[in-house]
Amino acid sequence: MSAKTKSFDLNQFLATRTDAVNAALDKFIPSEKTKPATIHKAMRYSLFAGGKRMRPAVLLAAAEACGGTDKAAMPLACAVECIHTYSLIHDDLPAMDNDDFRRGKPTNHKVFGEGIAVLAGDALLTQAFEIAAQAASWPRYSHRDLVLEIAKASGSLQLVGGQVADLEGENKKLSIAELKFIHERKTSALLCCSVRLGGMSANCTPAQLKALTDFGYNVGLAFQVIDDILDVTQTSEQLGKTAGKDVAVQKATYPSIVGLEKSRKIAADLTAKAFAALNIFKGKAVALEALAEFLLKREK
Ligand code: GRG
Repeated sequence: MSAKTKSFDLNQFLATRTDAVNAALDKFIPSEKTKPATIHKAMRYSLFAGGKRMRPAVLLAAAEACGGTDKAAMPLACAVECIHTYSLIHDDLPAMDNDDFRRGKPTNHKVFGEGIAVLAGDALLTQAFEIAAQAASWPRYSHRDLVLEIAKASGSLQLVGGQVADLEGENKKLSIAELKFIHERKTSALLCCSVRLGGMSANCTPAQLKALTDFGYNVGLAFQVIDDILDVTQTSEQLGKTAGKDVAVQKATYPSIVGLEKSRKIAADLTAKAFAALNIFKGKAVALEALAEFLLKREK
């Protein structure tokens, strides 16, 4: 880590960007009173339940590294958070992970019922594309490119595909290669897409986009390895979601296959690869570097 990154005030970066993302989301999403009110209440309930806003944060940081602005990147930051929140609502449903607790609150279906929770997820997924369509296009990246980016990361080859492989892998012994296949799709794809969209919102060069892709892919994988570690080392109160779930449903994870210590080493190695990808930014990617470090050391 460079001296510049060490002195970078990540807490301030996260606080100001989270506030800005929340304010933008508040404008994009219909108010709680808009009819039919239940669906908008349900969408807002999960969207504003206190998520870490990591995908918007990496997106805005990538835009900054490429000389872009928060203003241009903001619609895309909101779009990826809508996709992420939809995936959490659906993942928590009884037909999937069957969880009662998320972002420190009862899950969406516990409050609004399963039908509305399914629809709140559907509406957030659709809303993401409506918001992305309101972003600017750029000489190097058209609206078509931006929409394709989000659709590809969210569809059956990536996010949904990862969730399918995850469901089908329950109660089975998986190899590290099979687990990586799940993590690349379930977690890394949307994080990588977020980083790339940040660059695209700044009209980044092809070389910058390649660097951001390498960074996002490796940080995304590290994020899931850490998530697996936290599931066994933290409490539900610390995480704001049910801890120990992976062991309870005998889910294959890095700690269950290679142990905690090796899992920590794998996460650190992936983060080092992510750092190396940022070399071409010559010190301009301090926010991205600080975020990668933060994600490696996070406790929730
Ligand atoms: C239902 C299509 C579909 C996909 C679900 C999101 C997901 C895929 C499953 C949830 C479980 C899980 C471990 C997903 C991997 C991604 C991940 C670690 C999500 C949690 O992200 P955080 O920690 O959550 O950024 P917050 O609440 O802080 O936004």
